[in-house]
Amino acid sequence: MSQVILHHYQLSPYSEKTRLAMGLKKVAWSSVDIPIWTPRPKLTPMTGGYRRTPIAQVGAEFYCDSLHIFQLLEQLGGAGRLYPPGQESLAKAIGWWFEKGSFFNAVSVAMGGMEGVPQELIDERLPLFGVNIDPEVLRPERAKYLQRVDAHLQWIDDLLSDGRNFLLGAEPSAADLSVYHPLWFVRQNGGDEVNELVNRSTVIDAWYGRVAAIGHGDFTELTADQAIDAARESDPSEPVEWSREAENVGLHRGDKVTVTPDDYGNPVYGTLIAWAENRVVLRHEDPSVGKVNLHFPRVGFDVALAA
Ligand SMILES: N[C@@H](CCC(=O)N[C@@H](CS)C(=O)NCC(=O)O)C(=O)O
Repeated sequence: MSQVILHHYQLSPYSEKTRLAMGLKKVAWSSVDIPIWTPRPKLTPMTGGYRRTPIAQVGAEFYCDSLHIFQLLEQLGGAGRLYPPGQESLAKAIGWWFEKGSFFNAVSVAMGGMEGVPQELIDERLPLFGVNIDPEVLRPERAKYLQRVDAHLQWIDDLLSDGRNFLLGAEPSAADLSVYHPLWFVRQNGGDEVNELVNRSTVIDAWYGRVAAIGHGDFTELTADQAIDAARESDPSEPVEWSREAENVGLHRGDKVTVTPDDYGNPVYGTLIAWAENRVVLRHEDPSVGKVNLHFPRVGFDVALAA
């Protein structure tokens, strides 16, 4: 079994972003295929109810959110760089902008063209997203979503127009993977007509091919039960980082807190054990796995005292 276990499903764009990061960093990984919609009875108890996808696991450590998973992979992997020297913040900023500006619009473009979307998926996502992803509802709005995606893609086109291979220069980085995955979802699922519209220039098309060629690296399949065993058989680490920023917002080590995505998703409950520049760590306990650590990036999540 590889050290890094990825809980994900094939259709998920943020999972595709992360699978490519495994390929770029040449990290060998184990793949646990999770259900596309909840309930996820094996995963949810381990992760304190965090319900976004993907989640990475190393023993009793769970890394929530692709931004934080990238931080882990950058430390573990021997090849490539997700964050080229001096360009880490730029790579993150480009990723943040494109994902916030285009992910939902791209998904809406693609889903508006999809056939046979299960009603369970439509019903389950409605309260989470606050958006109805029924193709019948999205299809008449396609022009709106398409022009939103296209307007942002113009900036990518401009960036690549000096002949560079990737967004930050000669080598691929996290920025490329963040821009790629919403387009990947459209090109996989949106149908030929939409593909042509999103595939707006030869420059973007060639760049898309270069990113796709990174691939997913070496992975083996793992069952959810094997992942549970891996967590139960490991002791969680005892991180010591602490920041005054936590005290400034009235939080202390050992507090019972919630960590909640700042866009959509449910709160995760746990005991606050570390607060560093880039991450917060909760201790969580469940009969299936015993004690585990849940890691979240600082950016994109709100920490608050649990009621
Ligand atoms: N900021 C998160 C976003 C993750 C996200 O929104 N993932 C989608 C799937 S691609 C999701 O969680 N959908 C609901 C689900 O899978 O339950 C990250 O970077 O990991």
